[in-house]
Amino acid sequence: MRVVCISHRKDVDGLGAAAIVAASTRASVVLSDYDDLIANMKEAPRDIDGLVLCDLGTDNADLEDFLSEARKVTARATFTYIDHHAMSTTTRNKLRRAGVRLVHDEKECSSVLAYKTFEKSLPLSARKIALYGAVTDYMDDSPLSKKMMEQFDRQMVLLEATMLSYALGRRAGTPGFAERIVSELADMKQPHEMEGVPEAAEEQLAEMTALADEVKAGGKKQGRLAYMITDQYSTGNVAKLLIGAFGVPLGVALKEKNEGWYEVSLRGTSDCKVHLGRTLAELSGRLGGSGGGHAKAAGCRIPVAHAERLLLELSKRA
Ligand SMILES: [Mn+2]
Repeated sequence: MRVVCISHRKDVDGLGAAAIVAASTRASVVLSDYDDLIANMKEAPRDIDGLVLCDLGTDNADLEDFLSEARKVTARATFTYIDHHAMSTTTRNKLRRAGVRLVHDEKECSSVLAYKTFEKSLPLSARKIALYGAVTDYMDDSPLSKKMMEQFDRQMVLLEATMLSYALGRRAGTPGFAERIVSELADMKQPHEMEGVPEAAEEQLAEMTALADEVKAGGKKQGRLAYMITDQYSTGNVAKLLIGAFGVPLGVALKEKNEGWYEVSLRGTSDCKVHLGRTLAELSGRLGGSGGGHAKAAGCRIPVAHAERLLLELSKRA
């Protein structure tokens, strides 16, 4: 059995899901973001028996490209798609018609869904990896995660998960770092045992403290949201800190990743009135970009020229 796993490179849930798939199927792992997903699917070797895709939502402008690549895979191998980002019924049906085996639940994180999918061939300790994903994706109060958490010391899981997430925030730009995390997790190593991880987490903690001050100085309030243009690696962190710094229900961080394009992260509180993933999928599509996500955490890419329009629309709806 030759399996390739393509998973989201940007957070612990994506890395955790990849590690779980690798531990179960000995898959070779390709970490990916949204902008290189189609390219990575094209590059998967033709002689594989299975492709497992984790934690990358496809309900956006690239759907037709995605489906055409998916059909090429399902013509010769199994294609298992494990995800929890908002997905319309239309997309769901199109994926099924393309022969994709869909494991999708908006209430669970991808790591937990991956654990459930491959449970029979995994050691019990893999549940801990699933919980790292749940904790860092704010989904540890889901029915499955709650049950799993009862089997562990909660504080231990929280500490390991947060250590990993902070270390990733600090070192994700270092080539090979995220790949090493996946392979060590797949070997059932704990984050605190991984070389450089506790140190990187501590550095990130100091940096987050400094970043909170930067956000206070550099952010701007617009209606019920606060936004900031940043060059931070984790736009998600900036968006989160904006909420607290300005006492608003929605934080928006924008970063010019490629020239002329903003990568945008949204984080909302329970006072935010809209489903951010669905709202952003609609708005970004209308503004020439693409995106989506969860109810209170979402992201998109849009042309820089349309950022003002996006902020205006969001400030009216949040
Ligand atoms: Mn996730």
